Amino acid sequence: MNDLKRDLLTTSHWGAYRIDREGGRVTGLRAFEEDSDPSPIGQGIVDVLDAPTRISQPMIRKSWLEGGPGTAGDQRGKEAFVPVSWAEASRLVAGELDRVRREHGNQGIYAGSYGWASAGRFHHAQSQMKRFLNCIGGFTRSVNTYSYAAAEVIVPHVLGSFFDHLARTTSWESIAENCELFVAFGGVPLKNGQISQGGLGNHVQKAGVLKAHENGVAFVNISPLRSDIMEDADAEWLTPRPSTDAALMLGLAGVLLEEGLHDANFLDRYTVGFKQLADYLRGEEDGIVKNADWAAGICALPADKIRELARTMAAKRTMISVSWSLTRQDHGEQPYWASIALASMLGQMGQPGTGIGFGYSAMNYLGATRREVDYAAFPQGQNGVSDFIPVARVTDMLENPGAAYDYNGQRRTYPDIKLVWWSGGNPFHHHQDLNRMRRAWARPETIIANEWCWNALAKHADIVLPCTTTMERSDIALTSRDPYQMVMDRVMEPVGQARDDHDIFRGIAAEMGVEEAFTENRSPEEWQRWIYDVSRQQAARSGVEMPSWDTFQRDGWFRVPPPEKPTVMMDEFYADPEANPLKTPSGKIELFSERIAGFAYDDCPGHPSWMEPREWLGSAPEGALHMISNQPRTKLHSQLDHGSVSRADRIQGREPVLMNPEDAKTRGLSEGQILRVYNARGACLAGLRISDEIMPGVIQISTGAWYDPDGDTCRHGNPNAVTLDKGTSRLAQGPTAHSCLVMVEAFDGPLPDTQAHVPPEILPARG
Ligand SMILES: Nc1nc2c(c(=O)[nH]1)N[C@H]1C(S)=C(S)[C@@H](COP(=O)(O)OP(=O)(O)OC[C@H]3O[C@@H](n4cnc5c(=O)[nH]c(N)nc54)[C@H](O)[C@@H]3O)O[C@H]1N2
Ligand SMILES: Nc1nc2c(c(=O)[nH]1)N[C@H]1C(S)=C(S)[C@@H](COP(=O)(O)OP(=O)(O)OC[C@H]3O[C@@H](n4cnc5c(=O)[nH]c(N)nc54)[C@H](O)[C@@H]3O)O[C@H]1N2
Ligand SMILES: [Mo]
Repeated sequence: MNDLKRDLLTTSHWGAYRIDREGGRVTGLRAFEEDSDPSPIGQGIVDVLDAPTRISQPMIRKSWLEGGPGTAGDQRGKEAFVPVSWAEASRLVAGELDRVRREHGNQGIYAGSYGWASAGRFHHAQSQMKRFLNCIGGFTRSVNTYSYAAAEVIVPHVLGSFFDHLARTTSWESIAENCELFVAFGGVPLKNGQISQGGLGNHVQKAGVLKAHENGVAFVNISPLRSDIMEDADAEWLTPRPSTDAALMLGLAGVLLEEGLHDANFLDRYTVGFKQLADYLRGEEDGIVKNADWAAGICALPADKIRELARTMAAKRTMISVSWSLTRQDHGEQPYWASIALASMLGQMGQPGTGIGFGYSAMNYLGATRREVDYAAFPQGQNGVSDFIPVARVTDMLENPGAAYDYNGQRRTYPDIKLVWWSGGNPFHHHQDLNRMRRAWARPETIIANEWCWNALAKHADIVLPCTTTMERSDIALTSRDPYQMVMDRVMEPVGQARDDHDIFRGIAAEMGVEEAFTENRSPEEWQRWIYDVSRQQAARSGVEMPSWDTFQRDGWFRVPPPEKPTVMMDEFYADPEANPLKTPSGKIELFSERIAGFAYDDCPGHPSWMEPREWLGSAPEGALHMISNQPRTKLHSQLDHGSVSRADRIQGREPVLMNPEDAKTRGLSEGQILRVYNARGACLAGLRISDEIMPGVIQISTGAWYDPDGDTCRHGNPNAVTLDKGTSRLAQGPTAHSCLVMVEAFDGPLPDTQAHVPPEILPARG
């Protein structure tokens, strides 16, 4: 730990840092010297590494310890915990796993364990858990993400793959050189560009936008928030009603069609199904013509503005960016399909700097200059259970075992879950309608969580296994999303009895007689060398030379050289669609999909369509506002919510709610006041921030405040206390957090203390 000659280094999803220490404690983080725009987020860890919020020992909920599985249900989140030894915790977990698999089969174990965990190739919490569970017969898993499930399912039908194209997002360099107009649905929010999964060495989004701006690229920010694009980009700001982007896009497409501005040659050569789409736009199906006037009636932008934008897009070399947030809403498949249709009509896909990009600045790697390298991962083995759920259907699953549901052309059945295990994710952060989830959460017989801090997940588990943070273990970060590959130095001793996730599972594996299968007799360092060596061989095959292990450890990092030419999405398909067909049934872009039409889903027909969302301003009750719950600027999801950087942005200890001055005025509300934001699903308390950065009729509450329920009111300001838990459609069943109506009122009466960052009651240790 101390024999290194170089400065200590670590990386994280929010960037790389040099580490200052004093007397075995981490005292500060300094930005990595190669980072041109470092994120302050990392600093938030320093004060909480050994704070009282740390879980110092394995903990068992009192009634579970006394009464066993199935007895803790309604006490989850309320009752005290009893500290136990690792030996006892491992024995109890092993016994419970064995009971569940004998009585119900491995399918009764749900370990989808969605979540971001931390950076680092080996100590990746989910990989560790999944490998362990695969050693004992497997588990019910989850598919797709909360980020963009709707895109993951629909885009392969339309473009043959989602991830292949995402990986080849047209680079900022290519945009700066070739684009004239950058139309950003959901903006280019630099707050999100702070992040890149698996680690990053240099934040490039700001430079990318600035360079494009300097070169004369005009930006249009289509979003409820002005700040979704940096001020220096001098963007035009358009504010359609939230969750109406598909209508706006189809209206723009309708203008192109009416005015003959679409590229018939491109449509003919590269797409199928334009006829069906054109029939829909002309109203031949339903008698409704989709044009600027029609779209204006839905999204509440002036029709002239929509016409003007369509004409400008057709006249210029245009890039369309569609934020991932557009997928996290009711019918979230449609904005993605409609934007691909719009880009196809403009005829510029596959050409430098133009076409389409899936979410510029959703993360730092999008549009970054980098090479795809196939780095090895910690092998997870084979899962003996084939069953899965679409990730955001977790509450439905817990509520309705045996019920049937649709997903991407399949008719499936929810499994009957007896044991839930989360390691490296936080469902009390990521899921919608948390009050409903909390009630469903009482149903499984046992809930286990590996966590390092007393967040709502840990408080709502029966068995809490305390893990280390990245500061307490050494690891390597290899990720093809970034050119920088790094070591992650161990810089402090584990806090209390915290163990690495690997060690936690090794201990339980030993109890169950599968330790050797789990470790293959390799130590963590031997595994890291193994991952590095395999990665090195794989990289060499794609022409990338990685340094030797010893050189890597000595230097701490290396940078993969950039590709020879700027990346352009779908360039090969554009150059020769016959030789390089898309992986769709037709080999072309499918503006009409026989396959999707064949599913006969009323909520996802065979071509891009506008369907009213369940909740939106077009059918809002008097006084209702649309709530956007977007990603937080001061942290990653719920991680480090208890740290200094996140806490500094609070109003009387609550999450801020952004509101337009007009809406505040009509409601007689004033800056800094605590509001109750509510609907039939629940409520949360939030501190009012009045700003013309947000459009009227819409409020914004960032995600991430640790859920702190008092009845159905989150005292801390977690917006998922009020969001809608409904699948995007029967096709993708993705989450729909961004389609949500709320009411607001001033919170009267004494403000309750928030318990969000207060650990639960801990009883004396047993025995
Ligand atoms: N309303 C609303 N909700 C949303 C969204 C939204 O836009 N609006 N966005 C959604 C999206 S896109 C996402 S991706 C999800 C994110 O949801 P999650 O990925 O579940 O959120 P995180 O807070 O990153 O959870 C990671 C957890 O892992 C823990 N952890 C960190 N390191 C380790 C480790 O080494 N070992 C173990 N065992 N645990 C560790 C952290 O303490 C934390 O509790 O949220 C979704 N939820
Ligand atoms: N700092 C920080 N960065 C992050 C994350 C984080 O937690 N913190 N999370 C990361 C993750 S996991 C993901 S998936 C990405 C997500 O990336 P995005 O999906 O892009 O993130 P959001 O912040 O939810 O949404 C971007 C913007 O879309 C706008 N928006 C919301 N609804 C609508 C709508 O209906 N129409 C239009 N036109 N705009 C709308 C909102 O104003 C919002 O600021 O971010 C990543 N980056
Ligand atoms: Mo995400």
